[in-house]
Amino acid sequence: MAIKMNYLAAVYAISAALSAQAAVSNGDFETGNLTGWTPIGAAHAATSSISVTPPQGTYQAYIDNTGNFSAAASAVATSLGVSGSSILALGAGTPTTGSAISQDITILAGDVLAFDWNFLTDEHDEALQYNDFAMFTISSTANFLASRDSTFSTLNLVSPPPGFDGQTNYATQNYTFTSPGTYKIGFAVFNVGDAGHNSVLLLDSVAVTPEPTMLTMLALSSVCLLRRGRSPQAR
Ligand SMILES: [Ca+2]
Ligand SMILES: [Ca+2]
Repeated sequence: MAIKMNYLAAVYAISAALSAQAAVSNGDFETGNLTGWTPIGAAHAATSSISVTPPQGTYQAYIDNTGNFSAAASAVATSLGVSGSSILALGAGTPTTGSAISQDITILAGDVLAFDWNFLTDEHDEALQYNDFAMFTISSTANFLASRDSTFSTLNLVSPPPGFDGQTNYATQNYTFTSPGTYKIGFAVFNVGDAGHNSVLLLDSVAVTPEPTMLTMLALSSVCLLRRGRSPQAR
């Protein structure tokens, strides 16, 4: 009976962890589209044909604040569930238009959201008030990623993708959840000051990994099962 209970506990722990790992739908964009995500404005899945190689697989998300297809900044904020005032300070100016993708995920306390991002901008040669910026959101909280001004001196200006002055290059961002629950996660890019000169947020490898305690439980459960299986007393 004890063996059976240990086995059930291990199965529960493993299934819970796997559930957490699968929390993000199409986080690698390898469907070749935005299945699993709610887009607003101009966003799609892009290959290396844009002159930036995705860090994982064939596709990355391309979230663009192009004036022709982006949405009003207030509509983007509403779509993500954040207040317009919460994003004002991020761009140190008034956001005009933007685009975003979002989805709801269910996680456990201590789970870690990780994603790869790259900010491209065509504002480098423009005045500093056109401080286009990118952010990610966790429910109603907006978190800064980069802006034209914050990246001005560090932007990679070597062989930028066509249509852009430079890029930050891909970097990995982590966010640790302190409470379990269902959260809306969002990724957005905005124009500031006017709606001209594009900026783009590239995104890939959006995933949730279980909290370290859960990983330890999984390891211990595996060892326990292995020993029980080998022990004569287990029969
Ligand atoms: Ca990918
Ligand atoms: Ca702009």
